Amino acid sequence: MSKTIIISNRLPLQIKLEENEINVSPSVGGLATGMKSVHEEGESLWIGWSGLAEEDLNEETKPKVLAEIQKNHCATVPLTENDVDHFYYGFSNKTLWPLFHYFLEYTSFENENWESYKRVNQKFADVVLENAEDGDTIWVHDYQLLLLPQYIKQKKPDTSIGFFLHIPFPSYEVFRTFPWREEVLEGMLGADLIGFHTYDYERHFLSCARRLLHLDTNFNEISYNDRIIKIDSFPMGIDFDKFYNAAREHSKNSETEKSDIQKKLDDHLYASNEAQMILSIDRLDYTKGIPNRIKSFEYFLEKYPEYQQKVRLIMLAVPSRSNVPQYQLLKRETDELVGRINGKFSTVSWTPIWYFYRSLPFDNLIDLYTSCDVAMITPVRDGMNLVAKEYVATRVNQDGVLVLSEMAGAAKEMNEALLINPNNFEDVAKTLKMALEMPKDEQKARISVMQERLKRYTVEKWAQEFFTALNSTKDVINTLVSK
Ligand code: ADQ
Repeated sequence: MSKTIIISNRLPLQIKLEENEINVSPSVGGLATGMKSVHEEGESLWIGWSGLAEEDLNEETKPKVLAEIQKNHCATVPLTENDVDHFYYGFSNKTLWPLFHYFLEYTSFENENWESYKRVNQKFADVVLENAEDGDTIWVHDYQLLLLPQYIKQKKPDTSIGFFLHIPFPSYEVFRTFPWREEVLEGMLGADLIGFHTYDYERHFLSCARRLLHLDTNFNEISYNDRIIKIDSFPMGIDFDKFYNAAREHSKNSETEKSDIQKKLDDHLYASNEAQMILSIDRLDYTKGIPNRIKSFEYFLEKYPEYQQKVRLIMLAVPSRSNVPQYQLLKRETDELVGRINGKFSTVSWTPIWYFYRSLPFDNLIDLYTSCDVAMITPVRDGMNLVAKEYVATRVNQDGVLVLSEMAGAAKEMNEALLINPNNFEDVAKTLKMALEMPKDEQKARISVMQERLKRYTVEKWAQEFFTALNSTKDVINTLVSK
């Protein structure tokens, strides 16, 4: 019987080692949730890195970790500290991540990192090839594994391979600057189906294949090495019920059940009955437009001084990739901006920005989503952005306003949000005012339409649609094989 193999850089498990004690828990991220139903159905294997470098393991812990991984229907790819430095922090996060998000000035092109990227993609391929059989369906995820589809296809042509990119695919003018552009395109073209979040990313990829590899394309199909490869867009959804139900339960919490964060949020509201709260949540990443957001909030408070003491920005930033220099600079810039603005506007009873630099448990995320009148999601570039969708899903009373950057993939499906250009502070300030003053019936009209859409196109549906499309390419492979 054929099986399904899912491959991502990290396994959907959090593995902690403390004094030879192993603690394993499932990951809570969108990808892990979305693929859960696929992973639990029939025979399936998830391949990825455990998060522990080989040097972290010893003769006693290694077999125990491997047994835990196997118990969860997963297999791990052994990575050394050197691999993590050069493949993950190096090529993935200092080359591909900035380049694909249009941050050319942050992009480094280092041969040593490229060599490591190829080596680690080959390590992933070795584990896949040990486990894959003809007829299997293989789904490869994201920018860390762009070469993997080709490495698998060359050795196992009778498997059907899908590849999904979670970040933007840049336009030809940006992608052409990349020294290893042909190799990476060829790597991706090992897949039978290549999926993106939006039609624009799909279009950019087709254009690069035509212009850099001189391939024939027909609508959304590419002819390559006697194969037909399908390119399509699959906008990722969220687990709508999980967020909606959590928010509904949350609204029933008694005073004693409330978290400390919730009590602080309530205090702000009781301080003035006109007080309003604006929320922003992201990983601390330069693509998320955090400095711009703070500066445009400052501009807003200056332009509309009547809002001083009436509104507060609650900014949650999750630590991320903190050993990459640009992330350290961003942390410093954010700390300084928050300090400057709080210093400039604060009164004895009011600070304009509450800034949290940490990861919060799910219940606290729900506290924030449900307490804030406006969500200000203003990345300068973002593949999709699930926070925007999660905010809308938690608005059980159908109130609240989403201010969303047009540079986020999510903007393509969320036309009822107030869309802004995050570089235009004038536009952001005016839109923020409009959001804070929006009548309840208009809020409801906008939120309800977005909720309907999110309810229909969940992350599970996203995974199913990708698989259905991948399985239809399998029929094409079978026809070609039988000819
Ligand atoms: P990310 O860049 O990580 O994902 P996003 O899509 O917003 O961005 O997902 C973040 C997730 O982390 C959300 O599910 C959110 O709930 C969670 N989260 C955020 N802050 C948190 C906190 N403080 N504590 C706990 N959890 C928190 C990449 C791409 C995106 C794309 C996704 C999925 O960069 O563009 O949408 O993959 O494909």
